[in-house]
Amino acid sequence: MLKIAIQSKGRLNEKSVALLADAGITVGGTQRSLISRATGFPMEVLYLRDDDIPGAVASGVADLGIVGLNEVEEHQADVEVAMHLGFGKCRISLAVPKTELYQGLEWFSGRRVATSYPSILRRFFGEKGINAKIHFIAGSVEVAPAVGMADAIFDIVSSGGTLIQNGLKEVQEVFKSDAVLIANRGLSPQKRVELQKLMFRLESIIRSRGMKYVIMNLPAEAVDEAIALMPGMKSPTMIPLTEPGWYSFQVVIRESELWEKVEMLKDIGAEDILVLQLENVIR
Ligand code: PRT
Ligand code: ZN
Repeated sequence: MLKIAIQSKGRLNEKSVALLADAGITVGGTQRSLISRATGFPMEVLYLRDDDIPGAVASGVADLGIVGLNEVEEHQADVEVAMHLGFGKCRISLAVPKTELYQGLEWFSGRRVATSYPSILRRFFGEKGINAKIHFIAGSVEVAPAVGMADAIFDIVSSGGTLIQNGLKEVQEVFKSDAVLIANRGLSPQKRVELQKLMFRLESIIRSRGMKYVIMNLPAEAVDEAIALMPGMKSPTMIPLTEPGWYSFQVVIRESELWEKVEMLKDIGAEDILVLQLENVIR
């Protein structure tokens, strides 16, 4: 049976649990116990701190893990990145006090940089030939310059709000991250088969996220334009209505394009437009 490590609490916990739940796999959520049995898929769930997940998977304590790619990179864990999961997107960037005149990486020479990701930063500065002092701080890295512990920081940025609140500006993006499914390199053939089954489920869920199913009534003369506007997956579905000259036109579209397309559809004569949530796209 596969053993998967997920974050016990924190930013990725809820979304990991929700992704598995959408794939029909129920796990305990934030559990006090270290390990529990999932339902809906033969799998055990190990709840760990995110920092410990890459190592647990590399060593075989867990077969699989859901963790930020940043943690895999920081720990240089020898694991297989089986798939990107589409959530937990962020970047790790260098940031300096906003009042600094910053003209390039040379600025960092001889300066103190606080970070929870010393290994990624050391490699980056090494490649660029910058000789800076890297200070490891486990949390609240963003306050280090204000309290005089460092001249700059290297930290995770998502919206950028935390940097602004702390009077800092992002000057160099170094690493892009999102949540990934990682796997031990030495999985048995049987566990590989189970992993393929799990990935098949997860892929269909991830594909359906951000997609909508749209159904509308369309006059016959608007059909060609509607197909050009929304080619759908293979092609749209059309079912004649009992009223002559009208069709029910059905298609999958990206949520990000929804309103723009809906306006265009109304312009060409579409009526009664229904927008439905897509649960799964199985291919
Ligand atoms: O307890 P444990 O060790 O398991 O958790 P943790 O505290 O080390 O990590 P946690 O739960 O904070 O984050 C887990 C993972 O989420 C990270 O390793 C990233 O892969 C991912 N992630 C995505 C983020 C963010 N977005 C994020 N915004 N992790 C942290 N942040 C923090 C960042 O450190 C900074 O303080 O949010 C702040 C910046 O956010 P913005 O939106 O203000 O720019
Ligand atoms: Zn952590």
